[in-house]
Amino acid sequence: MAKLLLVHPLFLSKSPEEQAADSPYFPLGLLYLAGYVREQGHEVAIFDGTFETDETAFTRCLAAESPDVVGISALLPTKTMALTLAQLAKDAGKIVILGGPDPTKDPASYLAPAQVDIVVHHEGEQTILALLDLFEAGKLTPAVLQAEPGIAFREEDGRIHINQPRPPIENLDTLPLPARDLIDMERYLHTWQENKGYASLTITTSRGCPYGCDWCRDAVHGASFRQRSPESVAAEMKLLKETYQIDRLRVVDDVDGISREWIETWAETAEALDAAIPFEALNDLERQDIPLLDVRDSL
Ligand code: B12
Ligand code: SF4
Repeated sequence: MAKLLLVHPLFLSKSPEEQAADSPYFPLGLLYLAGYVREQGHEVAIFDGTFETDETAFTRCLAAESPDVVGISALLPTKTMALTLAQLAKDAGKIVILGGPDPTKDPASYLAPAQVDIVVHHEGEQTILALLDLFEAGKLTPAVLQAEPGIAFREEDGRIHINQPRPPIENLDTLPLPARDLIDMERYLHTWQENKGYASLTITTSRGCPYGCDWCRDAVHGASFRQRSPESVAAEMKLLKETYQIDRLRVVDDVDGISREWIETWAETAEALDAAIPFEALNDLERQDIPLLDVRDSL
């Protein structure tokens, strides 16, 4: 089986903005990828720059883990570091794949530098698995990549080819839980306790947003709004409560409050399982009515 090293290219020590925010969350998308490829039999490790000093830690990790493929996640503010780490991985002879929100928005700009072999755009689980399977079969060639949805790559003549997105995963309950065991969770929770006096973790209940505003045209999960079942979310909350003794959750959905019925069932199920945890969500609450907020408050 192929070995994948997934990389979060953010060093707190080098980011005054992140230090000021004082609330580090490891990106959940990378943990979803790790859980997915691991369930399918591939080996996976994670390099998390958050508490490391600089790039030399990544070089050490490459030598220690010896992966076949290196997958780096990027946001616009981490683009430069993502490309620096990509160069180190390429120098070590690895296949280098970039993915995440910013490569999805602008795949070509991540393929302009020679150290990136492939960009995965939009939802990543099925695409990274397909690429690992192709690697293992010795078929990671431009001719084969032409037919692979959800990627961008360089043709042999250097031209950049951007394929169509892969259809989104319809039933989110089929995904394994994020592989939180692969990162130093104690360190995150301790940092939260120290900085804020409580420990917080992230969770998703849905992907995408049905409103389709222009702002989100190139968003990873786009307008394909899909919800997990309330039961699956409540069961994950129970697990998080018991495993990590957290005080709060941050819901990192694109949008929230879409279905009152869903939220009511979620609240009831979480209550019944003794899984309720106070949470915050990304979106403004103005568009929601008071009874809905009451339901939220009971969580
Ligand atoms: C929740 C959220 C936050 C939260 C939590 C962040 C965290 N670290 O967990 C908070 C509020 C803290 C936050 C902060 C910021 N955020 Co923010 N955030 C989001 C949001 C709404 C959801 C992200 C998420 O967890 N999605 C759920 C997971 C499952 O999906 P995912 O991460 O996209 O991962 C999937 C794919 O992208 C892909 N994938 C991801 N990485 C990789 C890597 C490889 C190798 C592969 C193959 C695939 C792959 O596969 C994953 C599974 O399908 C997005 C909006 C959006 N819809 O993308 C913005 C978004 C990611 N944030 C953004 C920004 C700019 C920021 C900040 C820089 C803002 C600021 N100025 O401070 C900071 C940076 C913080 C940080 N260091 O991570 C931008 C990025 C824009 C860009 N072009 O890069 C986005 C897209 C919002 C926007 N529309 O502008 N954010
Ligand atoms: S997440 Fe916000 S901006 Fe994006 S489509 Fe939904 S409502 Fe519009």
